[in-house]
Amino acid sequence: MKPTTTATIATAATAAALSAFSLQPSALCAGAPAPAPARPNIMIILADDMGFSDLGCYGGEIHTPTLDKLAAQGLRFTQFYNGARCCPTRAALLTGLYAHQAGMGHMTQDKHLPGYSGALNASSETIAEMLRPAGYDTYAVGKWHVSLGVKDTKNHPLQRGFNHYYGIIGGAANYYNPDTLTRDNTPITAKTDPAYKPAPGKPYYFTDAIADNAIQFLKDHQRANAAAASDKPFFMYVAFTAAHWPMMALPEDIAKYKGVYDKGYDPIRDARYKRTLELGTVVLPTKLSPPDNSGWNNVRDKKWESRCMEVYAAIVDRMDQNIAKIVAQLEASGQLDNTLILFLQDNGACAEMIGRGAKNGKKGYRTGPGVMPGPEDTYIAYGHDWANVSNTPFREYKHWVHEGGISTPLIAHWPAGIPASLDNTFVRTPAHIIDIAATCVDLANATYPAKRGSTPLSPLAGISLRPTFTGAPLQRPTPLFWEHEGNRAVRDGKWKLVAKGATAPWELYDMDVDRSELNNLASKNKDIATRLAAAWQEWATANKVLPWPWSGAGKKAGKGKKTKEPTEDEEGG
Ligand SMILES: [Ca+2]
Repeated sequence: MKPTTTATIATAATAAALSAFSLQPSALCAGAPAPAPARPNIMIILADDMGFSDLGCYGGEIHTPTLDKLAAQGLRFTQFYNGARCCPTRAALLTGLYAHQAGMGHMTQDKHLPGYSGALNASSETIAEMLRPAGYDTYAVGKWHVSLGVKDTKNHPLQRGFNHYYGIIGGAANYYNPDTLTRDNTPITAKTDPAYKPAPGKPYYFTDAIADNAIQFLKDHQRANAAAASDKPFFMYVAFTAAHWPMMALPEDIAKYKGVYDKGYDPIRDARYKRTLELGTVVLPTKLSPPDNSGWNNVRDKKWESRCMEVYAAIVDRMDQNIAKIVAQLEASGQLDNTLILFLQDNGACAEMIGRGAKNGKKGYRTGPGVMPGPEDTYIAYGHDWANVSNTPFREYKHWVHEGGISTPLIAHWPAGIPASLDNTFVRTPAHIIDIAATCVDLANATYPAKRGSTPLSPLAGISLRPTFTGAPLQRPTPLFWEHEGNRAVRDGKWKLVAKGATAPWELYDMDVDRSELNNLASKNKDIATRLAAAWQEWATANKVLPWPWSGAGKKAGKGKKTKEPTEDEEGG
């Protein structure tokens, strides 16, 4: 394929936010040459189950001033892609491989197939394992979800290259009392952990605890550097569970959104679409996909339905508040200028319906229609129809590899490494979660090893994003590929070939004009569709995607028999 190019377009859309941003004013001096920075600290902030247009700086009405400010002083990628689901995305992010290469094509169950072993395999290495030999201290906080559960300790963070860890090993948890909570290698509970207590008078809330522990790690790192008279950089992985179900949020945050969603889905979708165009995160002629909801007039319990979205917004709002605390600590310690902060989301908005029906509740919690979410004794998802709003203007959801499943914001903030002239601009080149590890290895001057122990490592699948930090083009030698639960896609330049499930026919879209995937060109452009389908098949065969556990395994994609539908809620994600 032809190399893609990076186009950056400055906008004044968030100029007000830029001018109001107080952090690191020296980086804003127009025309100041950027000195060659020392190796940067790297902080990856990952959110869970959020849509493309939830953040303010991507068109949403949710209050995210911290992320908006980081975007205003950095880059926003408009076509950045994840792996459609928690485990595949996290495996690909951490290893720089396609998820199947790392053994995590699906979730954390061993399906006894090479690409579906349920944990990071021996021929993959995490960013922490790559960067620690290069002199980085490494920290992880938040959700892990790349091991065969709590017993698979060889694949827990400390055995996978991290110096310290605080978070949950599993995929979803009560925000007030999370399961599988672990500090370093020790299982703990929120109530018995001697090392962390919430502020006096405040409840334990996992989003707060993630940030508070991240800040403690940053302080410990600074103290250790001072004691040793050293200047070691750090790599920190901050994996919030916001805004994954259950919809649990603090009352003061929910109160901010009272009434915001009372008019239902479509006014919010329309406003978001308009705002994405104004900002430039989506460009014409991409259209707003048709509503994929039950219609507000048909909603029986509007108070309950709007409350679900109020709580979702509150969860995101609280995450932004906590990112502000982390950024403030970086600033106070003088580290903000030379820390690359990357913010992204692990998959598109979640249409799973856990806790929303009469029969799919969780034992020990109040669930079902009419139960107002928010408190810790409730366990409810915000549901399919609000997920459609979160993914404005795209189609489909988490699990699927249409744009609503795999599109994520990516904000890159690095005053010492991204020239001020590029502040508040966009990177419009498609890029992928597999590129994160390659970027880290590049910026850290680390060496990607040939082996992990005695096991040969798969070569990195991604490429460094460093060129985009100076407005230069990316030179990607291959298309980008996806597979999850039989859902398949390949992106080559402006063309995207995509299919639902193991057996549905391929659809072809021109992403330059139809990012919402509304005009299927497969029958009009059979040669392109055939070429891309063959490329997908070749990739799938070479990268442990096949054999796969879905019905029709071994048959040519698109011609298999009935597909076994995956369970939606088996473990979160
Ligand atoms: Ca997720």
